[in-house]
Amino acid sequence: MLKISSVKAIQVFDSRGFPTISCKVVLEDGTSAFAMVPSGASTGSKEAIELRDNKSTYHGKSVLKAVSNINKELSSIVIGKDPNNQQEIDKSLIMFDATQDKSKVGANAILAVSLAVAHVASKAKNINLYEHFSSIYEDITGIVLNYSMPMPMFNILNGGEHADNNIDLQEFMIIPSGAKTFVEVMEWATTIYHNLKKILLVKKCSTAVGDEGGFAPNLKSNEDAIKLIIDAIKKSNLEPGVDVNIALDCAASEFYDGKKYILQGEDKKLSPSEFVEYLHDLVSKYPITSIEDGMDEDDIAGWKMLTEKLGSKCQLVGDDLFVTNKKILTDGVKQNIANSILIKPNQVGSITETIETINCANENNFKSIISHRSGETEDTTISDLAVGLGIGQIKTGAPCRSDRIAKYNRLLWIEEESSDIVFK
Ligand code: 2PG
Ligand code: MG
Repeated sequence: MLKISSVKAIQVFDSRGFPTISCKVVLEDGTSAFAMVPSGASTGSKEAIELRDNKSTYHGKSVLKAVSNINKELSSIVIGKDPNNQQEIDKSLIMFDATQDKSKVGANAILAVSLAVAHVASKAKNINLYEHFSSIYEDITGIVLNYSMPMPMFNILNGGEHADNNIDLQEFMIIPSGAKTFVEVMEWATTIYHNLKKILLVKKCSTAVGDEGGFAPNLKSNEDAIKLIIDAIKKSNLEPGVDVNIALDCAASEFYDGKKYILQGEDKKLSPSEFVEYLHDLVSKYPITSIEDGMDEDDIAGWKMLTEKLGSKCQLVGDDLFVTNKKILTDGVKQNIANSILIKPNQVGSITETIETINCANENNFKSIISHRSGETEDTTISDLAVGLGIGQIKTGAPCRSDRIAKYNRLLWIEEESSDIVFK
């Protein structure tokens, strides 16, 4: 097999106009591939460290140190290695960093190399990246997975940290669960999205969009946001709860003060049990099938209440709660909290660890949802990860803005070229 002959990184920019890393890996025969890393806004406190320069330029957000760590240190570890040995490469990068949270060289630096290695390996073998991811999973676990198309959650109304409006919950998403193909998924999602825009215009609400391409109007309540989405689904001649379900990402850590969940937009301060009731009430009125980060990442008692109350009716997803970390997930499983995990490769910092966490979820009958970050690039790696590991679900924003659409467009090509890959 061809060996890696060079690794080069530069600083590029993400969808918010903030610096991030692009890494290029080249093989002996000149085959090359790039990868870029995303960046979150509502981050979990236990995520691996995204190394930023904290200088006076770029609002403190330049990543030139992380870039130089790749060019000066990580490159020499990776050059000469077989790109098919993803596990060995990732482990040597992790060992070189030698911190728990990858704070020495930066999780953004390690992940950029890890992703670019996977891309170049699949290119050299002339296979799809999703096929390569499946073979890495097999190398790590000994298990052969079936490919599947992921059902998306489209974040069509943005609040919280992703928008400047008065909506406290971060994401209001539609799941076109009744669609039979990815083409149909996109037809339904874009139809609903544009009908929502029309409804907002009639109501004289803003149709400007938030970080993930969803609309970000000021509204009276979170419930009003759901009602508008239900109207948009109906206006699209689709049936809420049959054709299309609703998912929420509360990102509750962002509005918990240690005692109360503070919904500023509704002028409410709710205790954990009251907030569980609040969510329960929404689930009983609307076809909400998934709630992410319904409670604060450290409010374990709240998570237990939520799981007892809604765990049998609803997918309860841990994002800030589990931060794609196998050990934290294992602890959560023991505590009987949540029943699903959001998977964001940059929360943990390498492909190998991401796959290990997905395997841990599979072993514990937890569902996984592959996810973008609110700061994204045109990189579409997560689409292939979702297909190759047969994950079944993806969330990557609204059907709007190229940083989000790029992932959906990649999935349209996968379906076009491999019609035997279907939804789970
Ligand atoms: C989330 C994500 C992505 P961020 O909370 O799930 O939607 O947001 O990348 O800002 O953490
Ligand atoms: Mg989240």
